[in-house]
Amino acid sequence: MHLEPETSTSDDVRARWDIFSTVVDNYGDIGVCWRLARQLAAEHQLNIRLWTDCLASFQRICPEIDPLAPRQIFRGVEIRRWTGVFADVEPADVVIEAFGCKLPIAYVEAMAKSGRRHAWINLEYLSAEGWVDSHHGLVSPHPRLPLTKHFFFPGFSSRTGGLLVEKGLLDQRRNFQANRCLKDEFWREIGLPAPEKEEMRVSLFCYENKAVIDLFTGWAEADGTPVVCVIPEGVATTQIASFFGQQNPSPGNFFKKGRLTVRVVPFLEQDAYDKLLWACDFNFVRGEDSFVRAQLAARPMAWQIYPQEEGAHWPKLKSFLDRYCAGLPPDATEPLRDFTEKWNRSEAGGPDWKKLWAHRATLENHARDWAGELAEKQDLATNLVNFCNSKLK
Ligand code: TRH
Repeated sequence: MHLEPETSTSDDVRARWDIFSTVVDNYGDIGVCWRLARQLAAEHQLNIRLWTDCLASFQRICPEIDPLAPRQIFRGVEIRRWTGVFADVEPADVVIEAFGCKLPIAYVEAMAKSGRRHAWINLEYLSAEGWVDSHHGLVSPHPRLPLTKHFFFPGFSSRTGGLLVEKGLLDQRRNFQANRCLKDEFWREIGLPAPEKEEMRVSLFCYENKAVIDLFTGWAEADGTPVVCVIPEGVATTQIASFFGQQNPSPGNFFKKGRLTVRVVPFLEQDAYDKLLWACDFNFVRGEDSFVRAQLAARPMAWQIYPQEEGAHWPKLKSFLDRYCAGLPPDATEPLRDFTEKWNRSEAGGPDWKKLWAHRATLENHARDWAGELAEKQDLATNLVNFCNSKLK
């Protein structure tokens, strides 16, 4: 990490981008913005400034971040702490307002006064719903100033902004999954033994979910394959406590009951978390970013969607399942839909693991095909660059 002069030098002709992110809760907002920022810097050679109001959350997914530094540079991205008193800076060419966070008024006024063109983007949350196709790219004129904001929707169809997929990601993943040494080395790095021959390894990242107990019970009582469930620190703590009678599970702890072993690992750096998804046989993921990464991991998965008021998340979940299951053989479709719905109800007495996992081979083939299909589409960062360039002309 290092610091460079505050202003870019006159021979630096790279377009300048400001990405603004506030942390509502959890890690998805900063997770998506950090992934986007470093991809734009690395693959599109752009001059990226990332503004965030919560460096502490950022540090959890990127331990190199100094949570107190007002300004730092890491992986080619200038990271700025965004506080109530906003620094007096020249607005960038492209301004990304992530997930409806509100830009500082002074910054917006400076855009209007700059005498230059700006591409001002409202980067929205991901949804698989059909309406996204017609809303992607819509304009929102500023009520007072001569500025126009555009909505940019990530999505699954080619009429949306697409998904964040780094160049070469699928090759990297395939290489990792095919290489026993790389996988064993990864397990060692996060403090776990390599899997036993017959063992099944599952990662679990979810919101508060009572159905975790059903999973634990099913895995513990199964008479077949032993299950090792890898859980990042701070996830499912209530269920670990009640199932194993262990309070405050911390990294390095492991708990056994019947055929189940739960292993708690540190909250991983974002790229290491990718490897965890690649290395496991099945992944429980949530929110937005881990959800996409699990699809790109080409492993069967269960998604817990971010719960919204008045059940607004249910149609979103259904839309995704409609897309995901369209190419899935019918005998596996009902178990996956049923499992996902019950998992999202978060109630005890819910999802039936055995019924789902009876279709393991089908789910695995489908997960591979699906990841391949996603990677064939143009990625979000490239779409965003093209979109913004067209607005700057
Ligand atoms: O943390 P989340 O629940 O974030 C959510 C969603 O984004 C949701 O849409 C949003 O409205 C809400 O936040 C405010 O789940 P998500 O999106 O999967 O983000 C988690 C990030 O944390 C992702 O970038 C992966 C990363 N991560 C690590 O880097 N290491 C880890 O060990 C784990 C478990 C996750």
